[in-house]
Amino acid sequence: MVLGAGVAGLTLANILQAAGIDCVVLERATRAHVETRARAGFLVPNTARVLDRHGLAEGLHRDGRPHGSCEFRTETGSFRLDYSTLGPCEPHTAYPQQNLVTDLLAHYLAAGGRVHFETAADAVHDIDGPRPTVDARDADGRPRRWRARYVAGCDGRHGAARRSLPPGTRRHQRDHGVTWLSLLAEAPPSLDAIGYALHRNGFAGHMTRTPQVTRYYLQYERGTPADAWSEDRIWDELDLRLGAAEHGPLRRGPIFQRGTIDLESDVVETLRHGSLLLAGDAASLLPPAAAKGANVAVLEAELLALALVDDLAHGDPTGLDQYSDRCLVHVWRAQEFSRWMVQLMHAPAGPDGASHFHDSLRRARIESLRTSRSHQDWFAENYVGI
Ligand code: RFL
Repeated sequence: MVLGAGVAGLTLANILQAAGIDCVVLERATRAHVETRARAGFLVPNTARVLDRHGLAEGLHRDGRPHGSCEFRTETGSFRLDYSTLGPCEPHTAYPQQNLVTDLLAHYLAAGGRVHFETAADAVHDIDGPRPTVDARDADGRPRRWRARYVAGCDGRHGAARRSLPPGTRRHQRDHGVTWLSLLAEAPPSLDAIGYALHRNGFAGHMTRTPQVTRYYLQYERGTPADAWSEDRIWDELDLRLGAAEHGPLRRGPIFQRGTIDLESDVVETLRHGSLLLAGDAASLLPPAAAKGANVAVLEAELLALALVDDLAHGDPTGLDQYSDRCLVHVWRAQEFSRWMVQLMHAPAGPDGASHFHDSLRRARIESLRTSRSHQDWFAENYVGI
């Protein structure tokens, strides 16, 4: 049984289904909701390779676009890193997460897969035994009980899998002390690169999604409602931080989605508790600063799927025994780089954050990235790597 029809749950369900392992997906939201929920947009090469290996990359190859440049803008200058020519020399693929979820869902259903939408799991029981149960409520609020050999918790950070972990499970949490206003604008990208602006008013980010849609981020005061700023104020602030005076104004358009994100890390150790296994955001939440969350979710989903196939089809439990340790190596590397990006782009929280000392450290780091080829290679390796 798989909880959650997001990137992790659907990648897992597709691989299991193709291997002839019977599985059912429970999803709290409607199909329309999961197919239109816009989040990630940059897929690393490993994600494309995983999807390719399992015949799930058709949409990605058809509509995804290679993306290999980022630009850092400060109040004293700017520089560009063509990261697809540095380090491992590989680009991202720009492909909206909701398109990937739509592809995965279509593929799974066409192969005979079963998804129960509007069915929220409440809790997973009996995870120490060989027949765990899942209590859920269907669309009418009627309680239902499911029984399975294994339960894959792919239902995010606030899902039922995490709520069902045994008392005493270790959880490593960090609040990075930064909040972003995240925006989707019906406006073509204004740069042909990912834009990172480091301004005295705070960070601003520009990320292409499609030729018609651009994602923007603005560092924002925590606790301020997402709708507190008018669209004009948002565009003026984006122009200011992204250096419109020097680089030209941004291409404006209606903002059709906005929300606030507190940048946090949150890792559960271990990812396996008997017959309950975690993947994706349920296993480890990453701050979106390095765009790793969906990519780690796909990596974990493949590892878990292959381990489940080995166990259920071939009676070999080695992969399941090693699942958590194998994932956590990647999780912590992604956490480390994401935190590095957070620290590069924001002053530390607290009264000392805006001090000359911290400001100078960040400038030194940017200068090193601008001038040092080995630093640039390291950046590229981590930026597109998992
Ligand atoms: P998802 O995609 O949230 O799917 C979880 C699913 O579980 C369902 N669910 C339940 N179902 C049944 N019972 C319950 N009790 C349930 N509770 C929840 C939910 O409805 C949902 O359908 O998690 P998954 O599969 O683990 O995938 C993780 C990724 O979605 C996430 O890490 C990324 O979106 C993070 N992220 C990015 N990652 C990247 O790799 N590259 C990016 O460019 C990137 N940009 C972003 C992002 C996350 C963002 N937000 C919203 C935090 C940009 C943003 C703005």
